[in-house]
Amino acid sequence: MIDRASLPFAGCFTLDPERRRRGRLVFVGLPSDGQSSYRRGCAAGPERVRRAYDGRSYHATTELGVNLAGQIVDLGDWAPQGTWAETKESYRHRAAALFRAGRIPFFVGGDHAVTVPIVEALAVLGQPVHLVQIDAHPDLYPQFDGDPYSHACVAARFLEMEHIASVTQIGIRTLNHVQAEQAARFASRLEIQRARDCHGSLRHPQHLQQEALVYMTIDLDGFDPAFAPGVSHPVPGGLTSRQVLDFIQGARWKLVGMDVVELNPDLDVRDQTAILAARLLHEGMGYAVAHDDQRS
Ligand SMILES: [Mn+2]
Repeated sequence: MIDRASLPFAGCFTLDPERRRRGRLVFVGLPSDGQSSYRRGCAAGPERVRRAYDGRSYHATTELGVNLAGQIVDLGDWAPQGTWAETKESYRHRAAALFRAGRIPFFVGGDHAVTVPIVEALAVLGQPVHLVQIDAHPDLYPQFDGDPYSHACVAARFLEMEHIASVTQIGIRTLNHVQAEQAARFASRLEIQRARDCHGSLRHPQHLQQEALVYMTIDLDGFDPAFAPGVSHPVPGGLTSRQVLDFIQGARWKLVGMDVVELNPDLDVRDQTAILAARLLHEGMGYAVAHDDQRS
């Protein structure tokens, strides 16, 4: 339940029925954590993000001065279905409708498995799409504990899709032998920027030009646990909030959508990670508005 004393998501959400029908930028919660390999808890992520980024503590203007007050349509949470196969199909179907309608969705997970049906749905755009993934893990296992749809396999699934032109992974620090073999197999479409090479500003992927369609997927464990303690699988030695915010703001591509996943509120410290998740989405929304050539 939304706390009545709080104003969700820094006051960015609209209540105007006309804007709710037609607004380009939409917010969607994907409260599913059944594909997590070990810890559960990410299903509580979306509601936490709305509430922790309280409009009485934060205002709707981005760092670069884009005022999103009443500009974003909150479509609520898409409930998980009986099985993951059913949930996945439901997410794919509903996301495809958003992309087809020309909307730019911003999703909150859920575990990282939720990104697979969203990326599948990007096929309706009828153009190649590039993925940019912030993550500690390359998520390249062919299957994990017998499950090809585990959150540890998501990038392997992305790279099997024909409409995905490339995957750029930033912040990686858990590449093992099995996944290195997979990385070699997909090398022509996969760029890995390891955390140990990410000093200072993050490098803009050279193959992405101004007109490239990009979907960003941010696993919060890409950050150092000092910045994002509230994740199911923290790995020391990660990225800073500043590095990733600068990277989002300084992008040179056409953002078609974005997600932030793996927030585990049970493990968070004073909502620090939930607020970071919200801040990333807020800045991504600001980027999308500032670079939207179809804006009326
Ligand atoms: Mn991860």
